Amino acid sequence: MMKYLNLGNYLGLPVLASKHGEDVDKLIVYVHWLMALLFVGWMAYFIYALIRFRQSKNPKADYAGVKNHASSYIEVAVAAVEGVLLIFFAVPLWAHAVDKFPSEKESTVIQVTARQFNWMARYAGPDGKFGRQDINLISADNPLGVDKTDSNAKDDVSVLDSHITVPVNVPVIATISSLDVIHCFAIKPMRVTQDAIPGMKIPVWFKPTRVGNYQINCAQLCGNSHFFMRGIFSVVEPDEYKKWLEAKAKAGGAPASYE
Ligand SMILES: [Cu+2]
Repeated sequence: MMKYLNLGNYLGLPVLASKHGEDVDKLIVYVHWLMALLFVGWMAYFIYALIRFRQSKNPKADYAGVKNHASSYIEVAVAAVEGVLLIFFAVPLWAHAVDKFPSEKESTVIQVTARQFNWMARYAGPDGKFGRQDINLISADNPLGVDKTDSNAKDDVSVLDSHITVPVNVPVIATISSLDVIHCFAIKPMRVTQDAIPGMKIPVWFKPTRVGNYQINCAQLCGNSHFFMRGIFSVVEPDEYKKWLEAKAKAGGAPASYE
């Protein structure tokens, strides 16, 4: 029975692969239940009014109008339900999933930078420290302006080919930025969407709960190859992640070619 009552099964939501996404989906489903109820209620009233006040039985308009307050009560009830959704579901979800960050030590910290038309990411490497970056060092070979003379930068890993890898069941803190225009970092299965704005570093966090490859989309029309700006977000087992990161760090974080 519950299976049939769960509207989520009929809404065509994307695969869910993050923890807070469960609450996002719950909210989407509740809002749809409210809308379904309103739709049925409005349609029933509409049909009732068409029949009850049809011209053949009511040749002359009644200037006195409606005397009872039923419609006001219904309006108050709808507003109350909306208030409950906002105060008890949307606000706590925001507080937990957007405002309250996990500690960096227990998370995979990445810096995600968008550009026309791909995604780049930087990892601090095994030492957990990001090397210095300088806008003056930005060049075709070094699009993120990493200062390679900084000792913290030695084991940093840069990914330039739009393929980001993270371990499963570990929170991801991603700082989103852009090199050129406004892009938008969106991974639907993670229920994450954040604008990438040049000059700003905007952190988001989420906890991937399912191993797999997911698509990164640019959710902001950013130029003539916007459609091309998709990436791969790989969620792997922690062991595999460790090996991947070490191999990348050993290779000097050698950037893969631009896709
Ligand atoms: Cu874009």
